Amino acid sequence: MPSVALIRSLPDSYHRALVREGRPAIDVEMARAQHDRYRGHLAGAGYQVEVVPTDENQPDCVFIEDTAVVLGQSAVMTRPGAVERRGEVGPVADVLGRRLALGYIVEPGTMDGGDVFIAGDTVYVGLSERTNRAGIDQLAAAAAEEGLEVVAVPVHDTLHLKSAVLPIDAETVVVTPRAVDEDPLAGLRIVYETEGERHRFSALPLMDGTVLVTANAPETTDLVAAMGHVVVPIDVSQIQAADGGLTCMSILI
Ligand code: CIR
Repeated sequence: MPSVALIRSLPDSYHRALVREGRPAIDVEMARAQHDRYRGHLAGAGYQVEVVPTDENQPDCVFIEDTAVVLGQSAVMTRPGAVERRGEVGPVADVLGRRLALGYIVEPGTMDGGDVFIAGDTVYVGLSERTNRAGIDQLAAAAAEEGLEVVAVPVHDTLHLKSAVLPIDAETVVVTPRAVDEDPLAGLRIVYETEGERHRFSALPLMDGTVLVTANAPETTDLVAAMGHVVVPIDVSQIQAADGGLTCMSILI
């Protein structure tokens, strides 16, 4: 299990973060308080939390997960699908490069880390508005060197794969119905997010065995708890307002 959590502090410019639909009023101070509590949960679970300084020119930089994919002893730095976010990668590479060997997704490939999760020896990668086929092929080559196989998952009705498919443990995912092509997920145990909570549930399994979950999805959380998981709800309303969830604010090494 990873034991270092890399996070990035939230900039004052966060109210200008990218959003898919509309322009929600984002309360930056509340977002920062929620991010601080998230950090507290990571530390409380036993992670050594390392903070990459913020960048006011990158309103989305708190979503550090999108800049890198950790594959065992190496990491692949991404080429984010949103051009505006490409400047986020360098400072994270500087910090990650002190711990891991680095590879890079290069043009014409694009990838956001929010499109990737690993279960066993399989790397599931969303084919999405942010991650293209060339990016997936490049990641597959790097993953093969770590003995991992890549499976592409077409994403239809959401930003990233992990906006709609949330790993809970080594074989279980919570899935938003009709948001992704589910055929490639065969072999994983699927629990469905309830209709009333569509796109609200997010989760991050922590090294102490607990699962951090979004506080505004209590019905789906109950389904996860009923499987025997110890769930810890956290309010991240101002992170969700900018299309973020619980995985996106850290890179676990
Ligand atoms: C974006 O649109 O890129 C950000 N506002 C949200 C990114 C969320 N990232 C993630 O869930 N991995």
